[in-house]
Amino acid sequence: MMVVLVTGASSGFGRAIAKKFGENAHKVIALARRKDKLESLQKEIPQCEILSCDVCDKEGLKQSLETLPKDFKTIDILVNNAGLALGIEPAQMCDFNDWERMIEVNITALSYLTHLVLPQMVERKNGHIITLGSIAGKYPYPGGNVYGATKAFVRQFALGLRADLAGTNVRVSDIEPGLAESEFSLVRFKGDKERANALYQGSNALQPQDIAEAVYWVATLPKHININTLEMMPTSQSFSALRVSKA
Ligand code: 8X3
Repeated sequence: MMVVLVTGASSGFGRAIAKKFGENAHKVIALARRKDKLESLQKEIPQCEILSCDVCDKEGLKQSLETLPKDFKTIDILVNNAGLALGIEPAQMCDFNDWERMIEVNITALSYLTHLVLPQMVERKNGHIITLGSIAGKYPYPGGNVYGATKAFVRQFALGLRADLAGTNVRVSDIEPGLAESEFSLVRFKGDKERANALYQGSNALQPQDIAEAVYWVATLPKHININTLEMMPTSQSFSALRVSKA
């Protein structure tokens, strides 16, 4: 039995990950802003504590962790899932507030929570930090700009942690999905349902459950195995030629 903290647990990947661990008799701490969604998730997981908190609220985050009951306090696995993309416009047309928000959630909040949770893992010589990166952190595409750059940070942060944590037995893994069906596109397209649905239509995209399976597999491998990065795409998604703009 492990204690697993999942951020962004109210929907999509986070919810599926929380459920996967919960259904397998692990203790889940589900963290997200939307309390009603967390409460409905809690009903589906036998041992679940909910933390209704904005992952960007440093003080709130710290205090929330302190309120956890004793048997949930020692976190074995941190799943840094909360993250978002905002906009798909070329850089010169983007709203800088969107860029700042992505940096705040995908980079600052993720690093802060990791910084908060890591010392007790090192002390116990046991733990696993799992980050949700993206193929966008590795393969640039038009409109990916800051989103892709934040996910490149996530990947390199995870690998850097591996280097720092040598000899501590603490594992670090970056899961890097491609096109996956969730609220992700609705958020990216600022609530434009038609555009979000059109993206997934006919694409046979990855499902939150697929990502949850990958996270669970990585987390439950024998302790001597560390998956550094795990890149996954729907079979329908692949690479295209580099563009050449002609005069
Ligand atoms: C998002 C994956 O393929 O939409 O992290 O860029 S993709």
